[in-house]
Amino acid sequence: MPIDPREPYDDTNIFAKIIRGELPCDKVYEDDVALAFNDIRPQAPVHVLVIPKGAYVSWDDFTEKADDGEIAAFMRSVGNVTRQLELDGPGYRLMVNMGGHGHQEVPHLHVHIFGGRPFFQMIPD
Ligand code: DGP
Repeated sequence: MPIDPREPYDDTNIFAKIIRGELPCDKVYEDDVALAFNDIRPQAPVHVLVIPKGAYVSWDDFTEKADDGEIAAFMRSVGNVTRQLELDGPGYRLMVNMGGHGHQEVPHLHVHIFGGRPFFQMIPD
């Protein structure tokens, strides 16, 4: 079920537990502002999630409330992850699902990185 992005941040969500180390993840990258790990239900040969360590429900929440430095640092982190995964040569796709129409399921902002093959269709049916 997609989340309601207007709900306040729920610090019992699964990604909050991963950040606190209460649940495991298959970590691929970490820095001061971001954590990246393999998606548990991969939809491509490479499917990594990058999440901010700050408590943000969604892309909307993050871009409204995070300060410029945190937003810039998080963008840099996403780029660091794609380069670490050596996707900068072949290319990749980024996706952020937001709220109901975006079919966001976890109420903590996450950027999907897809790679390892070409993606021909912009938006699936
Ligand atoms: P979204 O629809 O954008 O909210 O995608 C949520 C993604 O999170 C989905 O691809 C599956 C992934 N996911 C859900 N629970 C877990 C988990 O406990 N661990 C990991 N690694 N990924 C998870």
